[in-house]
Amino acid sequence: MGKLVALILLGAGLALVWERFLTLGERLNAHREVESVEPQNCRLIEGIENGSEDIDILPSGLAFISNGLKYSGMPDLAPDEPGRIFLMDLNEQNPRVQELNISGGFDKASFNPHGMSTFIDKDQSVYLYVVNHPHMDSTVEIFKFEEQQRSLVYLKTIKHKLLKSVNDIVVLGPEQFYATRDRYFTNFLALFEFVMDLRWTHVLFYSPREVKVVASGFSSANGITISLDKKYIYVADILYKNIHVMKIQDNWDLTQLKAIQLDTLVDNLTADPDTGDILAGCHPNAIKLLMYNTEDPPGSEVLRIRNALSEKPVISTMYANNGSVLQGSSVASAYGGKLLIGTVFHKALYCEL
Ligand SMILES: [Ca+2]
Ligand SMILES: [Ca+2]
Repeated sequence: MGKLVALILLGAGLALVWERFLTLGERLNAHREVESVEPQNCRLIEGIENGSEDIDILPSGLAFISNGLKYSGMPDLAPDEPGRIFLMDLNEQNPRVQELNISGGFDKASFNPHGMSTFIDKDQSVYLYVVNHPHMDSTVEIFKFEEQQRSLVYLKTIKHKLLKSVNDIVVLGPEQFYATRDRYFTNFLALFEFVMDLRWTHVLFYSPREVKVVASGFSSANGITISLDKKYIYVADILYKNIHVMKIQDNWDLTQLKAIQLDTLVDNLTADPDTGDILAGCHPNAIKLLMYNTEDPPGSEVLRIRNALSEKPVISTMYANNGSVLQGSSVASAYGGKLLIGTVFHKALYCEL
């Protein structure tokens, strides 16, 4: 009798695991192939070979690009090189990148930059907030951007017990931001969380006076950005392939208005400064990203979402490639008819639309 019960339990356990794996394949778009959509005037950006995970462009057309992300489960083409921040001036005829020097006693050797957000203070000073993973921890670094010297001055590191597995941030005011958490567990249990689809990740509000969870229930909260009128927040749940549209309340809580469902794993989000459209850097097939194979590489996909607040948002593909040019797109950012597309671990693309 005992053996029979054990066999039944084993059978049920295996069936559950098998069912979970089938669902995982579906969630990760294991079978999706990409159909090419490539604007004519695109070129790879010289000097970026190992990632450009996030790109944030100032209203003046200066773009910050985070490079060299090391993130467990993701390919890394230059494991021994620390991360860097590049600058690109999109007003130039033929823009090129330059690495920003970082001064002010910052530990550059362990720099592992991930999501970023810029903030312009009342006195027009420009600050760059960068999610950093030194030694696989999570911190938010604040830098002051010196435009004349083309450099970053390190000001401060923000650490907090709730700032764990941070993916991206959007700055709201001085030392005040929303941050996404992409995993609940930071150890081997992350795999269990992923397979069991626990939906325990969230969006955090941080300020020197108050730190709190303002939206929860995400499978893996990833990119985050704010609408041009600063009233709404858009959050990508990468494993649910959707974008949550949320209203900012007076106490900084977020109330969900809706989720826009897509058929691609959504990474970072930006708002087009000319139209307010959401631009989403996406992974069409995440299995190819997780099981990296140069013979059959992960592709890239950039979507534009018009009228995100309306009943029927209009979704169009701005760029799609099967990985022959660009692998693992994580962000797209626009300025004055130009588009920059960044990737988790690969190159970066500059397009004139
Ligand atoms: Ca960002
Ligand atoms: Ca991201």
